[in-house]
Amino acid sequence: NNIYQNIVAAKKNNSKLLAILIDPDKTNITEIESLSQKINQSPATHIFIGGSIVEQVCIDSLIIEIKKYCSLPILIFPGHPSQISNEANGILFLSLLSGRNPDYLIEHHINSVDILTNSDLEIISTGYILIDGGNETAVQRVSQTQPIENTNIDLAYKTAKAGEYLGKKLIYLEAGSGAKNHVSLEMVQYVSKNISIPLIVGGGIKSLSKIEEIFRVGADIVVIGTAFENDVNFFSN
Ligand code: 1GP
Repeated sequence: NNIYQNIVAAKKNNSKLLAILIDPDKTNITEIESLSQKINQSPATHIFIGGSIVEQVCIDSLIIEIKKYCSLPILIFPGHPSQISNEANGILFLSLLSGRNPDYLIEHHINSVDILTNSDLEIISTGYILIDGGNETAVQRVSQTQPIENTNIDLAYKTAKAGEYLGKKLIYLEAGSGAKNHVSLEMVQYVSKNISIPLIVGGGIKSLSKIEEIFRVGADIVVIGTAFENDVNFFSN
């Protein structure tokens, strides 16, 4: 149970972390061996597993297959208790703080207790904040919540800070997978400067130079999903 401690240590040393998101909906188990090789050659430090409409059984087998080829820590971030897999190393236990849907604030969490209590997963309490990325993404559709405007830095900051005061261990600024626009640099910078817990930024990040910029303005972990899905050589381009 040291994934979180390692994230905090990396933040202290200003060494940046990179998570590759694998969406079980879009990944065929037969591709895992070659995909894992590409991940091993990339600068990735973590693998995130998440999707909007996946079943646990398929997540289990996907993770077992990844673990055959890749030793990076695997964190799931499920949208529903049925997506929790004990095969992962940890779980980003997300509360969707930008929304006002009680299911994503507390209800799914209550329904996860029995599963989590019987698991070995490292549970990392995460404040999940959805930011408008210029198009409707699956998170928005599934959670039926309104994202925070990309220009409303004050609201994003206050939401993140309230999350920190509530005891969240991480804040995740999310534009949504496949977002047209990533979370603005101004917002990342302001939020990261004003919270003391590690900051994850993901959604709509499409180039290596953008990853660098987002790190430079204060993100501790950047998440890359679609760009790597579309081009497994993304990190060697
Ligand atoms: C989704 O932030 C991640 O949770 C990744 O988004 O697929 O747009 O890279 P992309």
